[in-house]
Amino acid sequence: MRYKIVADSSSNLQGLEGVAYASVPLKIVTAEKEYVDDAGLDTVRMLKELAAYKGRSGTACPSVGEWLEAFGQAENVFAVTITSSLSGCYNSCVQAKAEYEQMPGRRVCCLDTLSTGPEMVLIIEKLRELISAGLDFDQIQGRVREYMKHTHLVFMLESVDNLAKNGRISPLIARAVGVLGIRIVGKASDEGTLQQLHKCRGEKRGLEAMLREMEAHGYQGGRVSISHGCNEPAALALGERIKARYPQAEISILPFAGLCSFYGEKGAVMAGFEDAGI
Ligand code: X90
Repeated sequence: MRYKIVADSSSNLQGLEGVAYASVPLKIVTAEKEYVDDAGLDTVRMLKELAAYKGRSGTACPSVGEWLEAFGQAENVFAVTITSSLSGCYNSCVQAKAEYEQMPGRRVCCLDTLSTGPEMVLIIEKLRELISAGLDFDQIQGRVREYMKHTHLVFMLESVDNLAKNGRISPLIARAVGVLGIRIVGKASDEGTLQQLHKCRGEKRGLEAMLREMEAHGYQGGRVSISHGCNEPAALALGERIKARYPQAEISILPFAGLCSFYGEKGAVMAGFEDAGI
């Protein structure tokens, strides 16, 4: 196998057609139980159990060994990770690369997306396209890094409890939410952290703000990948809004897997998109 794409499970993409692909699960952990974020995870049930659970809950990134296992025996690996500003995924991936490349003829390109979820999906799909086009490892690496300069992530969150409890957002943002009906709309910052842009009353206003922010960040009808936390209607509504303005837009929708469900929580919508500079 010449090429393999490997991504951590925060991409929400459990499988991919047309190219060798593996998703490396993060884990959602309590004192009593560990939920492995793979295709076998019942996300709705996990959320129900966690809602009833009184103790602390957190997450754990994949170990070096788990990355190595996912690399399998591929000669060339492209590994796509959640932002290194919020998770240890990238770090363990880089360590796995060092070990893997001890074997002759093996190469790994670790890509810190400074983002997560649907922006990772765009990057993974771009990798698939470049691999299918027959480019070599260095060319693919150069092209995908260039592509990543032109992808962005906006999100709408109804609750930031788990992000706050696990120290993944500033207390300032945490204070803004929690009022009934208030959503925060934000983006993945250049440093790969959550940046709040607006507080919106109601979902409709939140979705409007998302599209406005996409346009403010150069969106002009490119590809969009949307993910949602048990909120398909909102994901579809955002897709329709985009289509109404940009009929040519290619839009895909994916529900959250475990990690994004835990931090994004119910009702959340994220959109990864390409800017016009592509
Ligand atoms: O290593 C670990 O334990 C995982 C920690 C992950 C923490 C952040 C997850 C964020 C999930 C929330 C909304 C959008 C975030 C924008 C990112 C820059 C989704």
